[in-house]
Amino acid sequence: MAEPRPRVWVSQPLIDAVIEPLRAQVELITTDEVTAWTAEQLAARLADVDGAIITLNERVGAAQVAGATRLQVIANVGVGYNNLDVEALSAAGIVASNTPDVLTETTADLGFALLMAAARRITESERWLREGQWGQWSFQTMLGADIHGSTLGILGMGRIGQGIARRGAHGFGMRVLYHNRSRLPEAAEGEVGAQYADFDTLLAQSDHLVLVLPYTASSHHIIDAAALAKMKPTATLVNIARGGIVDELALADALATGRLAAAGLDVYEGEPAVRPELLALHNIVLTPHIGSASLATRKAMVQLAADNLLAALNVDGAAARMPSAINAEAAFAARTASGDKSKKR
Ligand code: 8YV
Repeated sequence: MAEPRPRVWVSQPLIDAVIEPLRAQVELITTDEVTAWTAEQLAARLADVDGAIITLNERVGAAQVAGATRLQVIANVGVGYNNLDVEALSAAGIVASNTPDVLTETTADLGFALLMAAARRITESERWLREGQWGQWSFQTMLGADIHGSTLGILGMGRIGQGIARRGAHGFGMRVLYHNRSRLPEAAEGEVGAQYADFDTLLAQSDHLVLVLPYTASSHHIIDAAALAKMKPTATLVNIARGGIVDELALADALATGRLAAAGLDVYEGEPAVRPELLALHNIVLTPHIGSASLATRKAMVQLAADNLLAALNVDGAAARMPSAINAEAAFAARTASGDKSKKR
């Protein structure tokens, strides 16, 4: 008798053209409407499936997988995976994956768009025009900061950081400084056109500072009042990483008091809620977490998540390698240790 097909849950409506063909290989449970799943609902959904494709909106930890005895794989649609408790998943023998690379250039584009919009006051200008204020024009109207020839700072020099560095150095003739846990090899620094700097030098010398580092316990509020006080009052701050990296109240205060010229945020600590202190400011550009939101890139992200899922579930019977597993070794070791044969590799 043929083995039953693995059962897979998809937590949100994603891209039908990629998800629907999966029905040929797995028993698919889709979600028709965007849903804010509670912790308990997530646990219930994960309890009787072999795999899940989820987004950053779903937080999965020990409590959500405690009853998920069949669950082998969680394919996260996103490069960041701070919504997952990877340690808890590994301990439960569940392998998790993310979607790196396919979104690098699209997200770097958005970082640059926010930088330019904030520094050149694009959205503020548009509001002013729509409000009919052009009649009040003066020679001093909407003066902003230059991008070309300025110093671009990048905090976090992974793939997206390098994409931003290239755009700054090679497109806009910027001097590019970066700070990262580990320094890039010299050849890579040369290729992207960036120089390493310590954290304080980066803060002090950047005309525009872009945050692209992962969100961890050590990057929580790394941009706080003390860090903001070290930046130039004419500087622009852009966050396309995770909201919790910035102390948003300290940022709102710095922008309101002229300690900092402008900011562009795509991510927020309590998203989808945005603090009223931020909404009240004129010198900030706010976008709703659209870093990877081009159609081609979102398709590629879902495809990569699906490829990871099918490989982990060994759907072709060919023990395919997951393209971007996060914790394969630890999860498989836990399966071996527990002698859990029902979770195939
Ligand atoms: C989200 C992101 O995945 O990849 C990430 O880490 O933050 C974004 O690309 C996207 O917004 C869908 O949740």
